[in-house]
Amino acid sequence: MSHSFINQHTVQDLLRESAGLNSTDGNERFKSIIHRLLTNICTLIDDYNVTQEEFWHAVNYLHELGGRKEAALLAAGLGLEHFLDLRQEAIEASQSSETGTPRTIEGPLYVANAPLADGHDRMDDGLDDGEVMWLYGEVKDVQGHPVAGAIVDIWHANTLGNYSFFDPSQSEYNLRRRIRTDAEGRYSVRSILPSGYGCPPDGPTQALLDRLGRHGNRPAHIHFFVSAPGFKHLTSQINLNGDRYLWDDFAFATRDGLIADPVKVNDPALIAQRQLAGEHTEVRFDFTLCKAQRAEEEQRITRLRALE
Ligand code: MBD
Ligand code: FE
Repeated sequence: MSHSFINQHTVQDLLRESAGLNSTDGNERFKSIIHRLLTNICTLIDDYNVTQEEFWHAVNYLHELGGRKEAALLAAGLGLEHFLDLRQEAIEASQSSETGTPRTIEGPLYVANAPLADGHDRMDDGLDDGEVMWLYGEVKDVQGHPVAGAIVDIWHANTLGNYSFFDPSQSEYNLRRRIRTDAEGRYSVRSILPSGYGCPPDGPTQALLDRLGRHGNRPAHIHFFVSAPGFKHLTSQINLNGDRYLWDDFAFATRDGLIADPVKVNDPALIAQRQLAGEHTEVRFDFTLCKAQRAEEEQRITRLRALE
């Protein structure tokens, strides 16, 4: 129908009334956002001639998305979570010239309160016979000085691309640890090399991606929160070089500066020093933290997270 249909008084009055604009109660910002949202939905319905069948199909899709708890997964897959990063970065670039390790999306699979260890820990429970990974590095400030006592909160998938907690077949906090950096700002963990993640094939996110002609895969990656008093909280990930999805991540998290090379280690002295049985793969990644300008920047953003 024509553009003028949306502009008719009856429609405009309906949208104002339904968004509470005629009420003195409620929250002004919220009302105006809902008013814009409703206006955009109605304009879209009109512009695309969305049928009643299509509309109710979309409503059912939202029910299914919520029922499967995949709303945050879809937000990642549609690039909205990456968009928030790009926008945040642009805002920060205009406020400060410090550049540290790039941020990238948290994703939907973090679990709070993983076991905390000083300097080093083993992350895997030994039940997955994946290749041994020795992951290590330093946390530094922008001048290159070590940050001692930083908390490096690490989580990653197993060799099937699944995360503990969300995958009940894994033990509690498997492949999830928090490491406090030592006096030289160093952290290290023994773990297993993760595989890439794929969206649940029977879920609503994958169903939507199918209709966009897109896949739902991520390259092998390792998530991090890095925090220390006086520094901006960092949410990031590293992607493992060589993965076929490295630059084809359905969640758009791969960024220059966040790619790590897995390196085969067969030096007997290094193997012995790490108390490992033999050949393994090491992944080194150092972090640079920026000074916090305000105390809130030291904390991760609030969002509903498992076990928090
Ligand atoms: C993941 O492991 C992930 O990191 C994101 C962003 C989305 C789905 C699964
Ligand atoms: Fe992930």
